[in-house]
This record gives sequence, structure tokens and C-alpha cells, in this order.
Amino acid sequence: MKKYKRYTVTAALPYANGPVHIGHLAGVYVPADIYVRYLRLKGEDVLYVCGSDEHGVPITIKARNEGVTPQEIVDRYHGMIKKAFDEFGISFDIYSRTTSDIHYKTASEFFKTLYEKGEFIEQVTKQYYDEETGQFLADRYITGTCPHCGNGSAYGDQCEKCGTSLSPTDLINPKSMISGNQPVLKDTKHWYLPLDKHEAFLRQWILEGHKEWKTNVYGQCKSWLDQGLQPRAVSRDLDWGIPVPVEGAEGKVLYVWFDAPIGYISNTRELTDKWELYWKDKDTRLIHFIGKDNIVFHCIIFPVMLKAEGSYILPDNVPANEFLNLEGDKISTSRNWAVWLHEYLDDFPGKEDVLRYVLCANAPETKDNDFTWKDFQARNNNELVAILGNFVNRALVLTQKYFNGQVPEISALNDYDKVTIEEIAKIKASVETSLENFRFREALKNAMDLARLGNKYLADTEPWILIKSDEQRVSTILNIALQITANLTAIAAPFLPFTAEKIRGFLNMKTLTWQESGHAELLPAGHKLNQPSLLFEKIEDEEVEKQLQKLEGIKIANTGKQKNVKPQKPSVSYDEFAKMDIRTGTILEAIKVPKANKLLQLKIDTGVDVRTVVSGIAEYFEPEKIIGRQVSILINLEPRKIREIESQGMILMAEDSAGKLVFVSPAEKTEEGSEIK
Ligand code: B3M
Ligand code: ZN
Repeated sequence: MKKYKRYTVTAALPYANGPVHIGHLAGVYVPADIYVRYLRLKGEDVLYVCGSDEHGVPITIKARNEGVTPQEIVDRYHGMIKKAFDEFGISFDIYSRTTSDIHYKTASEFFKTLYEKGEFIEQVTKQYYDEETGQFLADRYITGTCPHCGNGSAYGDQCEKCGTSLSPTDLINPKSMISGNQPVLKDTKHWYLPLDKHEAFLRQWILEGHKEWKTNVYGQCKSWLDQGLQPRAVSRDLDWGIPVPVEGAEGKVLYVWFDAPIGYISNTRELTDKWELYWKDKDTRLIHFIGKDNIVFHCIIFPVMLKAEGSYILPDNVPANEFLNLEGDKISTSRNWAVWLHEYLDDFPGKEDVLRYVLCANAPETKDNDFTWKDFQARNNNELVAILGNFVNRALVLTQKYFNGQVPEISALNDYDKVTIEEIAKIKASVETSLENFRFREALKNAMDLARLGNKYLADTEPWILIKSDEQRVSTILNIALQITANLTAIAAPFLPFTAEKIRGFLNMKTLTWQESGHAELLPAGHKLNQPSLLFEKIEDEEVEKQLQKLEGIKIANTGKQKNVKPQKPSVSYDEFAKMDIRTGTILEAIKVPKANKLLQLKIDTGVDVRTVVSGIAEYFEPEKIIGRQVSILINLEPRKIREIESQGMILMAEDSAGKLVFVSPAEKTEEGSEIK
């Protein structure tokens, strides 16, 4: 394999429109972090670069829904995401954002270079335009009726009811979500990256040159290339993003997937003046860690951009992962079906490494995988507590007890000792091979073999029995056990950085490099150790139960939402609405209608007059309890005879999905006959 001088490792820029969850960590940030920590231990020159992806339509929609600016949305989530990564020891060299000045500058320059080199094609297409607000509409800003299932609130890019992906012109009765009006088709010009022009290069570079890429990644690239590539628009009509830096592009911004990967470059540039070495020198190895939904952008589109620009290197590997599910269901931000990092730490303070461990042990490397709380508990209790914690604790406690906390001497090595010592180097080598090949689950299992080795060694040699007869032998045994422990401070460190640091503290030793580890002469005899404490604690059934109940609650809330809330009715014009005369009024009298369980006969002061209304609320309200209550009443409803009583109007009630009724009353008592509009 080629020897590189330095590494640039990127992790996908998370969208700053929500907090991060375990799926993000497992798929991208933990594996990338393990990899860079390993490289740093080896003394490699490496930069781990990430940041928030702060453009794109979903952010503008969230802002509209909350009535705030997109900038406020990204400020909120950028801070939250950065903090969560930090707390879990994700050791970025920089975590910046795509709204930074340097990113605007870098992305604009990048676009201009391609533009001036003639790498884009310009194309005019027809797109929906809102005449009232004077703007083109992103697909997500158009709703209408789905031509497949009749759902009245399908979006311009997808119907969420039947899952079909749509084009805005597929919608029946399209409406702008901004003004509510019917949009019109209007010409708009955009810049396209002609991916088709680069097909031969991509085939050669990926299909011939990178057969070592993970099969899921290679396979997806092959399938894209086999289908044939199309030009891709790299600009959008939107008011949130980086303005397209050419004349005649007013109101247009760079497509978020054009600017976001350039964010890796901008963030490196923000970090160091030597950024070009990390992006343009062929002795730099560029590696992108991503999730599977980002493969086409990192293996096809971004490389085409880099190549077209001309001065950049291309990624050497893109170890994309599949998805992590939660308790058998797809993780979903909108359904709140996730374990959020900030909430995890509230419930399990100090257990950062436990989550890192479980997510790596169960990483969706070759297929989608499931996170379950039972598995979380089992891995903690049976692996971290019973294997790693137990071994380290025994080695340290026995040394405290028999040798006053000083590393004892080796007197003589027998064959079993020698084999055990040789095993240390072998385990280290296997961790290395797994890591070099981006097989992080296997690497972690191999690293844990070191603790397994130590446990077995102690169990086989039984120093706690030998101490009565052969202190010299115990001295050798514990020396070896401590050397194994010392190796853990390096070999387990990429995976469990907090734990490795604790062990290093117990052993009172310096930080090892990767090269220094792998043998049994790390701690000299006589070296004084510190008092140990427990590395891990058991997770009890109740804690798991609590988490499962929390998820159960979310499930119930979701089913309620999905099943029972009635869909929106067809629209009415303002004039139609304005025909209804709704007023505030007060109930003066209320009696049961004889032989009718549901009906109450009410006398109401509407401000206009005092009138009789028959209302179907008797199941929910005792007549005497509602006298004096102010309500809303539709007074110009045509009078109807109900059980021989003429009802002159209708009281407005809110009915929840279970059919329960409550009055719709003014928030404060107001003058009778106030108009509701
Ligand atoms: N923000 C998509 C995602 O989070 C996108 C990644 C950008 S990487 C340049 O899945
Ligand atoms: Zn549909």
C-alpha cells in the first residue's frame, strides 16, 4: 500500500435542523473517531474535519413553521450538536459550520472556478412560481393532491402517505405553501454539472481503481454508473444559501449538496494556513466517513467537482455505513424515534464509553443493524463489566494487596507466560489490520481479546491461591497482568478514550504511542501505582425498563397522531369563511332534553339576542355546571328542529381523536356578541 505523508479524514456534516442521535454516532462519527485516534497514536499527521450543514430547504421550512429565521434554527442546533459530539469524545480538529464567512468565500470561489473553466451547462426549465410573493417554489413548498393515492396534502417531491416520489407538476391542484395560491409555471435558469461527461473517468477511477472499497459502496457506485449519469443542477431558486456568484443569478443560491462538501475544505482552511497540503498534495490520503444515503454525493458528485476544479486530490476511500435501527424500527427525527445524545447523558451520566462501545460493537457496517436496550445492557454487563472492568480491577487490586501498589518483579518466565506475552503482540497486530481495513467491529472485538487474555491468564494461574505458597511466582504473574493492563491504555484508547485515560491514571503512567505498545515491558518493577476504582458498573433491569417505557410512550403518541387526527378538509375561500357569523355568548340556562341522552337545551345570550340552541354535549357536561360559561356560537346557521325544539345556531366544540368534547371559549371573558373571525 502507498505510504502517505498525512491524512484528511472527514465525517458527514450533520444538518443543523435537529439534534444528533445514536444512529449518527454509530454510522459515522464513532468509526471515524476510532480511526483518527488510532492514526494519531501512531504519530500520523491527521486532521479530522467536520461541521454543521446549515443550508437546504428543510431548514427554511422548520424556520417558517416556528416563525423564526433560518439563522436562528441553525444557531440553536449547531450549538447542541457540537456540544454532544464533544461530550462523547468525538475528537474533531475542527467542528465549524457552513454559514461561516470563510465557507461562503471558499464555496463561491469554487463555483466561479468551475464556471470560468466552462465546467457547467446552463439550462432553462419551467418551475412553479408564486406570483403573490414573487418567488420560485422549492418542491417542498408545494402541496397538492397525490395522483396515486388521492392524499390531499402531498408535497412536490413526495407523498408521505403512499411514499411515492413526485415531481411538483405531478400534483393535482398544486398550492403554494407560502401564499396558498395556485402557482404558475415560469422559466428559470440553472447551472448543471454534466456528470455524464465524466462517466468514463468515474468508471476507470472507481470500478477499476478502487476495487478495495466496501462492497456496499462499490455496488452502489456501479449501479449509478450502469444506469448512466445525468447533468445535475447545482443551483436553486431560494433565499437561504450561498448566492450564485455570477451575473444574472439574482435570487439563486448554490444547491446545498454543492456547498456542503466544500464545507470540508472551508473548515480545514479555517483551521490551518496549511490547508492546501491537506487537500491538494498527492501524498495526502483523503477519507470520507458517511452514511449510505450520502454515497452518490461523496463517490460521484463531489469527486467530479474536485476533478473539474483541477487542483484537488480525490478521496482514497469512502467507508460508508448502513443504517442503525432502534428496537426494530427506523430511527426518525420527525417521529421522535431515536435515542438523542443529550438525553442519553442525562440518564446515563459518565457512561460515554459504554455507548461508544455498544455502537461500535453493533455498528451497521455491512447491513442495517438494530440497537436494543437489552443488548446495550448485556454488552455492558457481560463484556465491559465482566471482561474488561473485571480484569483491570483484579490486576490492580491484587497488586495493591500483595505488593503495596508497586509493580512487582519478574523472577522467571515459564512457557505459559511466554505464550501469553507473545499473544499481546499478536492481538495488537490484529487490531491494526482490522482498523486499516475499516472493520471497526472486528477491531473492537480484537482489542477486547487483550482483556480476555488477561482474564484467562489470571484464572489459569490463580495468584490468589499461590500467594500462600509462592510469592515469587505471584510477583511474575501480576507483573504480566499489569503489562497487559498497560497495553490497554493504547490499544483500547481509540475505542474507549475515557476508559483508557482512567486506566492510565490508575497505572500512573505516561501516554503511550501505538508503536510503544505490544509487549510486556511497559511498566518497570518498583513503579508505584495509584488506587484504582471500578471502571464500569452493572446496568440494572429497571434502567432498561425505564428506557423501554419511554419508547413505548413515544410509540403511543405516534400512533395517536398517525391514525386518529383527521386529515385537512378541502380548502375554502376567505369569502366562504367570512359568511359564517360566529360570536361569543354566555349560557344562561341548560336542561336535559327528555329521552335524549346526548342533548342539552341551552338558552344563550349572544349579544344580538337571547336564543335557544340544542347541543349534543350532554355526555360530557352536567347542565348545572355549564351555566355562566362563555362559549363560541355560530349564529347564522339555518334554524333546525331537533326533537321538536327549534335550535337557532350551534355551539363550537373541539373534539379530540378519542371523541372527547371541550368548549371553544375566548381566552378571557369578553363582551357578549364579539365577532370571532
Ligand atoms: N447533511 C446529509 C446528512 O446529514 C448531509 C451530509 C452532508 S456531507 C457534505 O445525511
Ligand atoms: Zn400518495
